[in-house]
Amino acid sequence: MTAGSTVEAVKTALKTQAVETPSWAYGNSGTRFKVFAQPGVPRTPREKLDDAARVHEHTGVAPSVALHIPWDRVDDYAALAAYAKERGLRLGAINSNVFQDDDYKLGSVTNPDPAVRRKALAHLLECVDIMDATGSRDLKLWFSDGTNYPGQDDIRDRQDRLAEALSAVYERLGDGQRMLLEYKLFEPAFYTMDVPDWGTAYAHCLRLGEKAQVVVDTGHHAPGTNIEFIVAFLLREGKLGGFDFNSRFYADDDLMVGSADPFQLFRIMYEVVRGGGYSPDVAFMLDQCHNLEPKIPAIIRSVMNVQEATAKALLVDRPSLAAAQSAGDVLGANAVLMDAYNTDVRPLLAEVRTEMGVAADPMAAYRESGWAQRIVDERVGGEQAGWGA
Ligand code: LRH
Ligand code: MN
Ligand code: MN
Repeated sequence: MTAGSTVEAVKTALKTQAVETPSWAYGNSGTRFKVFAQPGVPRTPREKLDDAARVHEHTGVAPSVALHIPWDRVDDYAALAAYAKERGLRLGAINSNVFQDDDYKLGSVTNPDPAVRRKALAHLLECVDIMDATGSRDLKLWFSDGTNYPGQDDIRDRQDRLAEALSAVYERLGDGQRMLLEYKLFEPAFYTMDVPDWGTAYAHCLRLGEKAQVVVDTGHHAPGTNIEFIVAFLLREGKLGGFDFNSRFYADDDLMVGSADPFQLFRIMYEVVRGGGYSPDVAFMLDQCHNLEPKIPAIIRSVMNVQEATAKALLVDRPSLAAAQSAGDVLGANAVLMDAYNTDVRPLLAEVRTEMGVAADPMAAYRESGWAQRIVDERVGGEQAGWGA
């Protein structure tokens, strides 16, 4: 453990943490085989915000909510932002959706048909209009575009079409707005994805300029990929815009962050801290789909898992680590890192929460709040929101 003053600095840093929760994690979701509906899940974007407000109330570090358009389509986005504000929240990243329309079967912005490309671009530009209304800083772009078979379309032409659309969106961004480009190795396309990896995303963002940044979804890599290396590299280049946090065992499993591999989450957070990324310039977002477990406590657990990994990363004794590294002390350096990882930070976080005026045990506080029963009783009738609805 480090000296007392350092622990105070760690606590101060933890109090400034902000983890953005995704509106879609509050609604029903499932696999392509079955969506298991849960009673009490939100029917409207406002009800999603009501649930997100519970997460923030009990954790104190989840002040913003990402929207997905059109899943969260409303008539008046400024009014939705005001509703969020009344509940102590703000609206975060606007996630575009150019993957849920028959027209996008062969791609959206990279589709060989210019009319489909125009439609996709219009949606992306509409998302920037929405950002103007909500006051959101970030537009998150993920494209399901790709091909299933060799020869299906020209890989290089598709890059040209992608670059053209990205640059049109970039031009539309206002002051203080950014676009975050998300990559994914495969799925739904199985032969080529048009943005399959961080290198592709980085190259496009580099050409576009400062307002274009890469977003790392932790579930979007080949098994065994060293994600913390990507994080370190992107931070060094000033191109890490944010994270979509989730856990995976196999592919894009979208499980609770920190559940499958908490050590990996720690390693990522260490590189974030080391690289100066523990700052508002990097958006720490969750992108999860909870299919079996109740939604709100699963999100609270995820937020707590991010906090725990962050606390451990902040506790790394960096002077000792640097000394061991420069002395070529392989075992010593590794031990410094592992000492931090093996620290039980739960008592420290309980203290931090108490000092912040929130519950020392957010899971218990939620359980005792009665909210879970209340939403089951009150949210009857209407249609429950769901992933893709
Ligand atoms: C794609 C993705 C992307 C979408 C979200 C629902 O797999 O990670 O971020 O917007 O899932
Ligand atoms: Mn994602
Ligand atoms: Mn994903």
